[in-house]
Amino acid sequence: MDAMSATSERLAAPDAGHAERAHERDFAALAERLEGEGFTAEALVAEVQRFEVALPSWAFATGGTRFGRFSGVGEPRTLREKMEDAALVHRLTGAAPRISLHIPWDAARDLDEVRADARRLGIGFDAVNSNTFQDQPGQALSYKLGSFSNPSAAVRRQAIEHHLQVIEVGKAVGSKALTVWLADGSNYPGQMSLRGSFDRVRECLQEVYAAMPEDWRLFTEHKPYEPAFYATVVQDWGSSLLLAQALGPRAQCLVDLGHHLPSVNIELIVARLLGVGKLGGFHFNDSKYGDDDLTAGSIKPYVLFLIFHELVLAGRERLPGFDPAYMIDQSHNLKDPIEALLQTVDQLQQAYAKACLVDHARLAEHQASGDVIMAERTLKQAYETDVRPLVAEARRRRGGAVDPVLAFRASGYRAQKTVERPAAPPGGAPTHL
Ligand code: LRH
Ligand code: MN
Repeated sequence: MDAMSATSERLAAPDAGHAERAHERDFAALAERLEGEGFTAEALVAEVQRFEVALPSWAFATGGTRFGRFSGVGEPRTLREKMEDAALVHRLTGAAPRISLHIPWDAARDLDEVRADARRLGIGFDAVNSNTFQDQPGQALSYKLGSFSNPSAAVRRQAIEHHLQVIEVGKAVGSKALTVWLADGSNYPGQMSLRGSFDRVRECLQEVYAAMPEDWRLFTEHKPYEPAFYATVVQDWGSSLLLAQALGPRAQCLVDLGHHLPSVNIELIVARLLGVGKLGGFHFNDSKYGDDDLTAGSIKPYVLFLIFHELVLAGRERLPGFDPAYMIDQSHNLKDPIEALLQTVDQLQQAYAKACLVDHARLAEHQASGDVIMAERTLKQAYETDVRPLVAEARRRRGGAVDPVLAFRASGYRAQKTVERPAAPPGGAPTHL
């Protein structure tokens, strides 16, 4: 019996018996309550099952900070092992059928083999990510002073060639989008031309955009700072939107939740981008201060709900260009990476389910009549509904777990992988940190 079926064997077990009966009771009670409020529980389960999110290949090994990294056990050492872990997260949640690759961190000699592994594991590939924020061994020219914004045409050419290679990898594995996050920026006033750097980025992206297959999208990802600490070329949603508008209809903005200064209203940015058909996708995570890459919903769950409220509303209104790519982007420094991703998918399913419970007609009425309290209560009514039985049922009907984290723990998967994947020798830390 191979690892996956042995694990599946144990995966099912913990849900049997008590947990199962408790879940059925809780779901029946919630379904009855929701029916009483005019909802159809079956329709809600189906709606939650339509929610899918892509997993970041770079989040399956323990992350770190510049101050250190505390490696875990049984961590993936190869793309195949990352895909195995991704398949398990999908197995337990039924909602994470794709992995997002990062090149060259996930560069593979044999892409046919990668495709065969994906088929065997029952997962696919979402947007592929480029990387011009690190110099690779043997790289001719450095990105120290930028990539697409670099004053040197030769460095810009090198960066464009890298993106063309990333597109080829994406085409080979079946991706339909390219995510471009640029670390380009400056640390001191005067170091970089603030307009010239942006113009150079736009020109380079136009060449990359033109090289993409017709059915691909390009996502531009903004970030206020780090590693640049004075000016980042694509610093905010406005800069990202200017680029996406300059490039063309298949260019849209990607919102990484951690890429906003404290107290910035992210759901407002989401509404603005939705309003002009330029909301391409998300990197879900959470943060208290900076780009902390913490588990989504762990710090600001109400903000996550308000973002999903804007998304569900836009979906219901069939807003032009509404086709958001949902992806996670986290770094797990303390938690078991798989457990943290299982928590994340559950938090996203819950935020989505709560947003599906907003009475949009009533909300519009209260907004039109200026009834501030009743408008707020209409949102809070949905947010304060315990939807855990609903998302658990959506998973259970897909063969997933009522409680994925507990099922994972009971499965012994990590212990098994610790045996199969002896830790890399000291100093052999993965290159992507
Ligand atoms: C930059 C970022 C970007 C990825 C990287 C791993 O902070 O959010 O999306 O390329 O993290
Ligand atoms: Mn990101």
